[in-house]
Amino acid sequence: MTTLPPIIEALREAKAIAVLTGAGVSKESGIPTFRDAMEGLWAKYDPAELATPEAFARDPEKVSRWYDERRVRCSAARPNPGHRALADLQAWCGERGKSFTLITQNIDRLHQAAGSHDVIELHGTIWVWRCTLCGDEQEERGGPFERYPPLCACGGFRRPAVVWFGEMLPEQALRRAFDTAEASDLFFSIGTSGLVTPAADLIHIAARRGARTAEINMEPTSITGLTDWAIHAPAGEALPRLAAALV
Ligand code: BJW
Ligand code: ZN
Repeated sequence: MTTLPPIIEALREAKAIAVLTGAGVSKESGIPTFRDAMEGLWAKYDPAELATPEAFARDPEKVSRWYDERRVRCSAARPNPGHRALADLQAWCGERGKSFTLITQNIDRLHQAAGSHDVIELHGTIWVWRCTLCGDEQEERGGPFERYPPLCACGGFRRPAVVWFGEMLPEQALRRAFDTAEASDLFFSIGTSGLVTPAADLIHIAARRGARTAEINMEPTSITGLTDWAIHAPAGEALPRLAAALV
């Protein structure tokens, strides 16, 4: 769909731009999306079944091993042109006195690695592991853990500081995300299936407040048809085209 010119126009007119990203944005960095079949060793596991507190309570070894494999895989990943274009867009907005807020569901911190700042992380991060007993949090950037689950100095099991199904989102991040959606006049949903709430509610909140909305995704999703514009293409191609058209 050739909707680039109207979106460019909308970006030029907007004063408060909000962007929600999902796993599709990191796909071109080699990180499988949440709903992709996991490869190799993990192909037999359903991510939706492992990403729960119940799964960790039942089998902490399996769940922590799965997350640690993903953490190690993330350390080899680099930001792709889509991540970089969003960082450029933030800079472009800054130069023009527009507000720009990036809200991500991704746990890989590739947006920050690309230069985006003040990113709202709705689902936490795989780089920080938290003790389930004393709450101590440590950033983990090294190689694979020596045992699963990894242990805290207090003897408690450590888990990734991500948000599992049925868990509350970090309060401050969620509040900022709702405030951002409400205040935005242009809202982008990029590389997300829009199946998981409350993240999926944000675009509707923005639209109800009068924001114009756009989707960038490989394929149609549950919000296609509800947005003002839709681009069905890889984010790593569509976003650089969009950023280049602005300058
Ligand atoms: C590309 C591309 C390219 C590919 N370019 N695009 C019934 C019972 C109980 C709970 C609920 C219920 N109904 C609703 C709920 C609430 C629940 C929920 O939403 N469940 C749904 C599954 C129905 N939500 C929660 O539980 C949340 N907490 C909450 O609501 O608390 C209050 C509450 C508590 C208790 C009961 C009820 C309410 C927490 C949600 C936490 C989600 N956590 C995860 C795991 C994080 C850690 C990990 O990664 O393992 O977050 S789940 C997973 O989904 C991950 C993602 O961030 C999230 C969103 O996925 P995303 O990013 O959209 O990825 P995909 O794979 O789905 O889509 C990728 C898209 O990209 C696709 O469309 C592709 O086409 C596209 N694409 N390549 C552009 N190159
Ligand atoms: Zn501890």
